[in-house]
Amino acid sequence: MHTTLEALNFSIIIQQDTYTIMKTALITGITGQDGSFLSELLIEKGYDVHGTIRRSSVDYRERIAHLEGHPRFHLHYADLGDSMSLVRVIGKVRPDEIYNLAAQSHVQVSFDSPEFTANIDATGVLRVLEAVRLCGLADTCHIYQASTSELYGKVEEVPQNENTPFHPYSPYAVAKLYGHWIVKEYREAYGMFCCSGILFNHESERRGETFVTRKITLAAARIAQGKQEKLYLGNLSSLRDWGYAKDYVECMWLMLQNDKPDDFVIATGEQHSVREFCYHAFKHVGIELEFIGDGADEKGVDKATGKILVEVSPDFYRPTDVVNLWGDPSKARKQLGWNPQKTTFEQLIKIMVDADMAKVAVEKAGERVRTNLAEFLERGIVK
Ligand code: NAP
Ligand code: G4F
Repeated sequence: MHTTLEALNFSIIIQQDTYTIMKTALITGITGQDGSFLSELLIEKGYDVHGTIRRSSVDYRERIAHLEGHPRFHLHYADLGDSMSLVRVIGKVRPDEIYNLAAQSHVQVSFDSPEFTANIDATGVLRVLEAVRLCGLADTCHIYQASTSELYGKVEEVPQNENTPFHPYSPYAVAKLYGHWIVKEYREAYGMFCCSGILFNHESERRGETFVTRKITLAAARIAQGKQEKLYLGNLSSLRDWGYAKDYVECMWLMLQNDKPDDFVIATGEQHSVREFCYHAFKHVGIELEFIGDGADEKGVDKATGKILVEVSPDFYRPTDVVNLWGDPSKARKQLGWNPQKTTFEQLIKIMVDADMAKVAVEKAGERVRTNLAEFLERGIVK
């Protein structure tokens, strides 16, 4: 027997005579990389999972397609730019936990769409918080806000921890700084359980194809299989602290189970350059790269054949670039018991490259959408 009852703010699952209180979570940005991993984690933990989606003229739900149809997985239309839609969905779902992951999340795109980015990544956070208050959930609902290491921007200290001063260095980071501070304000002003995870870059086989790691693993796979000639990148010397997204969503959940709301840096504590990521990704497909030259003239050459496989294109330079991110996850490790080094840098690259090798292997010549994207990426048309 499997019956679900809705009572007060929680549901009870009666399953073969065992009674479990089931929590309800609402995830904004459920179609994204993190939203998909978090959904899986929460379903596994017995939650009733609700997510917000936007109407699109094409199918963009591939990351959550495998969850659709699950009895504890539900989708609702809402947009962070639309207060009424947020009040409607929050009032209907009455979640115990909200994970606000929705955002225009691409830093370079924020230079092209700064107003949209501010509306969603800054004011959007305020809309979620106010919707929770309007629905009478301020005292019960725990809220996670997706803050970012981009807040450290033009870094003032290395490595960065919870006390490092912020110096945002893109329209994206400036918008996210508002989100970060408004969460803190609502925590202090209204005693709400809301917290921000200051997450450093986290990647996976589900990462968007225009972020640098995924762009590299996809290109390495395509080049190894003879489907792409060259990879064009921007700043190869940029340094990041890259972790695995699946490990990071676990920490989001831990933050909301903590006895008090607080902000945490989530990172691995290890730093690598874009060049290093590139070297290891190509090595994993059997190509050893040697980097020669400097700046815009730097090239990645296949040691075995002498062929130039990686070139720098200033199209991918940013008006201001964040170049030295390195997180100190000590607080999360100590207070939440989270393991920052569950997946190593090399393991992360292997996961991503293996997935892209398999994906590229079944790509048919007739699949124009993805093929076009790869070509546009290669020629620097899509950032
Ligand atoms: P992502 O893959 O780009 O996903 C972003 C999600 O936000 C998508 O579901 C997208 O929906 C949704 N969204 C965009 N605009 C929206 C709007 N106006 N209303 C409602 N939903 C909207 O991002 P991610 O990598 O999973 O990151 C999740 C969150 O963490 C983001 O807030 C990001 O800024 C932040 N963050 C990410 C990292 C990282 O390294 N991944 C690090 C620090 C912080 P569509 O599918 O409809 O576009
Ligand atoms: O992969 P990226 O685009 O990620 P970025 O800008 O660090 O932002 C990501 O991580 C943030 C956390 O720190 C999140 F808040 C944000 O939502 C997003 O998920 O670029 C990483 C670095 C940059 O310095 C960029 O200049 O790689 C450099 N880079 C070099 N060539 C490139 C490229 N970035 C991209 N996207 N494409 C290139 O060809």
